[in-house]
Parts: sequence; C-alpha cells; structure tokens
Amino acid sequence: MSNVTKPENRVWNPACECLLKKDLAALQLKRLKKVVKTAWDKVPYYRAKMEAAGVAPKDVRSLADAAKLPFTTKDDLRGCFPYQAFAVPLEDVVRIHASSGTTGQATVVGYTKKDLATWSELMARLQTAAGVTKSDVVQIAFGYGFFTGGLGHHYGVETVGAAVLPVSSGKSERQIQIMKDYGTTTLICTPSYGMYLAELIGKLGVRAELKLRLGLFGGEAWTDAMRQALQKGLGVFATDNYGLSEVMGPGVSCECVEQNGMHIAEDHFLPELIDPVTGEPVADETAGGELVITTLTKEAIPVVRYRTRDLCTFLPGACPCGRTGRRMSKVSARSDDMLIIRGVNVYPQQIEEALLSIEGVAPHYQIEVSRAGALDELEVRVEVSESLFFDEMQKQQAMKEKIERKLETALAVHAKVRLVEPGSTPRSEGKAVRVIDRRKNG
Ligand code: DLL
Repeated sequence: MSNVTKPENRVWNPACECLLKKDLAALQLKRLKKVVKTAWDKVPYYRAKMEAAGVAPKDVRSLADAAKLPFTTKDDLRGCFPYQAFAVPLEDVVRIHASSGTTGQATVVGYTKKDLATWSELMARLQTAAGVTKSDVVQIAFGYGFFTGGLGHHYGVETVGAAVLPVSSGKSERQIQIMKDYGTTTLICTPSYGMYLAELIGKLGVRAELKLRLGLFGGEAWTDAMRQALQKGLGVFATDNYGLSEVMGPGVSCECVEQNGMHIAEDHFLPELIDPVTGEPVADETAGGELVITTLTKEAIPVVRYRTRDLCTFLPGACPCGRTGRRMSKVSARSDDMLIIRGVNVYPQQIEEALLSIEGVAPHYQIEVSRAGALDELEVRVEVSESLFFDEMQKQQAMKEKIERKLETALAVHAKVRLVEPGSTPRSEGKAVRVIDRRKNG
C-alpha cells in the first residue's frame, strides 16, 4: 500500500446525496415519468421507438416499468446527428459537446442553462467526494474542447470554490513546471496520462518539490493495481470517476474517500444492469451486467435507457461516508473491448491486473492480437525496469516466463510476453490505446 493521506469525508449536498431510499425512489419515479413523457412529446425518434415497442408514457407506473422501454444505443444517437435528439429548440441550448468515437458519425450532446447548472452541481459533488476543498489548486489535464472531461471538471472546481488551472492535456514537461510554479494540490486527468506524468516526475526528480495530494482519474477503465501505482508515483490519494458524454459527461458516478465503489448520482440518473446478450435485467446486480442509464433531469437531450456497453456490478451494503446513492464497481471492461482469443474471452483489464501484481513490471504495456494461419496469437509487450532490461539474459528469461505463467493462470489462454525497454510503449495524453487487434485488418 502506498503511504498517502486519506482526505476527510465531506458531502457537498447532503439533502440530495444522503436521501432515504424510499424518498429517492419516489423522486426517481416522478422524474422518470416526466422524462419519458418529454421524450415522447418532443423527440420523434423516441416516439417512433416506443410505438414500435408497443409502450407509451402511461405504461410507466413504477421504476421497474422502465424495463418495458426500448433501449437507446450509440448508433441510434448517431442517427439523430446533429440535433434530432434535442427536446428543446436550439435557441435554448447554450453548450454543445460531441463524442467522436473511433469510427463513424459523432454523437452530439446539447445542454440548456439548467443542464449546465445540474452538471456543475454534480461535478462539485464528485470533487468534494474525492476530497477537494476550496483551498485546493486544481490542475485539469483533460482535453478541453468537444470532449466533456475538461470543461465538465472545470465548472465543478469553480463551483466548489477551489482554484482551477485550465491547462488541458499534453505538453507534459510544462504540466510539471506548472505543478511546481503554481503549487498544484490536485491533478485531474485520465489514469494513463496520470501514470505518464508520474513517470516524468520521477525522471525529472522533482517529486519533493510538488504539493500534489489528490488525483481524480476517469475517462477510461483502470484497475486497483493501477491505483496503487498512481498513488505511489504521484504521491496522491487517487479516486475514480465515471461518466459518458451521451448522458452528460463526467459526474454520473464517483468514488468517495472510502475508495470502495462509485456512488451513482441517482437523483439524476436511473441505473439498471442488464444481461448484455439477452437485454433482460440481471437477476443479481451484485454479480454484474451492462450498465444502462436513463437521464432523469436533462432538458436538452433526455436519454432513455442508454446502453453504455460498460460492464460493472452494483455493490451491496451501505457506505460509511453517508451517501445513499447505489455504488457501482469499477468498470471491469466494455463489452465491445472483449477479445476472443482461440475461443476464450479476454479483457484488457485482466491483463493489467495480472501484470501489475508482479514486482519489477512497469504500468506501461500494450496488447497485440494477430492471426497466424487459423490461430489467434496474443502478445503482451511489457515494460520492465531499466536494471532488468539491461540485465543478463537468464534473469530476463526468468521474468518473461514468470509473466507468461501469471497471464496463463489469469486468462486461461497462452500469451506471448515480450519484455521491452522502459519508455518504448506509446504514452497517452488522453485515453490510452492498449489493444492493437491486427485481425480486424485482415
Ligand atoms: O470519458 C466522460 C468522462 C470524462 C468521464 C472524464 C470521467 C472523466 P466519453 O468520451 O463519452 O466520456 O467516453 C465514455 O469512457 O462509456 C466508459 O467506457 C469510459 N469511461 C469513462 N469513465 C470511466 C471510468 C467520458 N471511470 C466512456 N472507468 C464510457 C472506466 C470509463 N471507464
């Protein structure tokens, strides 16, 4: 365990975050009915979908009735490009973000003034949950622009009353100079960029000159093993926060100082877990499924039963922090990130978890899948410490075999390991590209 100080537990808005379960359920139902009615009345796409599924707003009488409503997918929203999913006239929209994704048409998201106020409030809740107070100096190293990470967190910091350094991503040496010059206490970025900055700080030997104490990481999946590496490398207390542009951006759920699951802002989002194959609600939410979200308060674009493709579980029991919002586990994978290697399902996070449990392995790796004849080949390129990389062959071979054994146990399929020089796998300034699947290119 890294030796970082756990911040004091504070709650930004106890009246909303610590609601009694029954009051929360009543509020959710009232809001759900309204959002379904608005979607039906104002967005022809939703009306057509509901009519085709044989449901209408009057059929939603309980929270469980949400399951009768049709899903919305990323492709559905792409099909509404640019403004057809909007439930308000463009003149009431004051901000537009978009998510480009890796392929195809962008998904466009709009916000009314009230939506932005809600978003700022949810971000203030998130940052307070992670330990940020008005005395903090917060460096945002998420990209600003159409991506929701930068501006989303920015307005949260201002709402909390801390000082925001709107640096955006990239120019890593300058990021560190800014940390030194401005006395940054809190870093907000993706975990992979945080890891890159940690590495650079180590190289420059300036850790002792920094005042960093908190790290808020999100935007991509990361493991608890990566948390330990970030806490150690940056000297911060690291928390996870989750969201997606289609339903707002960051602020959907966040960890508190207990670092034990992300509290969902359930007064604004109705979460469900479904079986990703059948689409049916899962029988046991603690066993996991795909997260589906309905926005309960968004004006510009109400989103009904959005299939996030993110796999997680809901955690049982109450959290000592006092928040009553249901907690979701870290996202274990995206259902579309799953690799099928010789018939076996493999998720990149399983590989990360296994790698980082081995002493001497750096938290930088890349996975390449190819096909040799009829057989899938899985190769994991792993950075090891400088000393080991330049060490004698025998020690290197022993390390390679050790990692291969560990991966084989974790994945139930053989992966070829290649030890590579420190610094040789690509570093990301935003979301990391961990997997190269050459099978897709023929
Ligand atoms: O990544 C919003 C965000 C920005 C969240 C900054 C947190 C911090 P998109 O670009 O639309 O939005 O990507 C959304 O990223 O469906 C997940 O697959 C993944 N993702 C986001 N946060 C996490 C997280 C932003 N904490 C997609 N853990 C989502 C795992 C995450 N995956």
